[in-house]
Amino acid sequence: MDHRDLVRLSKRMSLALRHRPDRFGLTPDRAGWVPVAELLAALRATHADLDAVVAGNDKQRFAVQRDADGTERIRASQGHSIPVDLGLAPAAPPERLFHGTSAAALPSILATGLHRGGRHHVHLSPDVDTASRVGARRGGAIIVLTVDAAAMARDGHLFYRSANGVWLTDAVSAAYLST
Ligand code: HQG
Repeated sequence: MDHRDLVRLSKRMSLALRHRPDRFGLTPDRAGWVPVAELLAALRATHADLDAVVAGNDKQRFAVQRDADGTERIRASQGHSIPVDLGLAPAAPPERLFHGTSAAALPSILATGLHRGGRHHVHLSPDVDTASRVGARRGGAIIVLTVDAAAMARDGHLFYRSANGVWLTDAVSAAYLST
């Protein structure tokens, strides 16, 4: 598989594990896990292809684990729109976190804060470079907002860190944002 094929398979895995498992005949458990064998059958992919995606993925989007009964399971580490309980424990965030987005969204964000949209949480990045890459997915001019995570934590807002290092929180009101 060349790089393009791996990206294509990664996108189909994201769709199957985060958003539309029904389209693939899959039923993730409460925590979002699906047996690897079922995913491979649904995507008509080989185990070697899946290993290449899981290992080579730029963001480590997928986690694989083997249950006590020997069944290998896979889930997306974050970014779901289907209801899943990732079982993440609240974690103390760094002082500052970052959110990269389209510059065009700025007036709306400064008026109403950051909302989670179709996902379970607002996604925040640990550094400006990562946030810039997230914002660049939108096309056009981008902006990186700084989130006063320390103040949010002091005010009782909960943060979670996904297995692949994305910081998650329910919402960020504009008072904690700066440009
Ligand atoms: C925006 C990717 C206007 C928000 C990335 C974002 C990330 C508002 C968009 C992960 C708004 C939601 C998540 C408001 C929020 N007014 N726009 N009040 N509040 N927005 O894709 O953070 O590749 O759901 O700025 O790397 O872009 O999928 O969130 O632009 O980690 O693994 O609404 O997705 O990871 O878009 O990206 P998204 P996101 P994966």
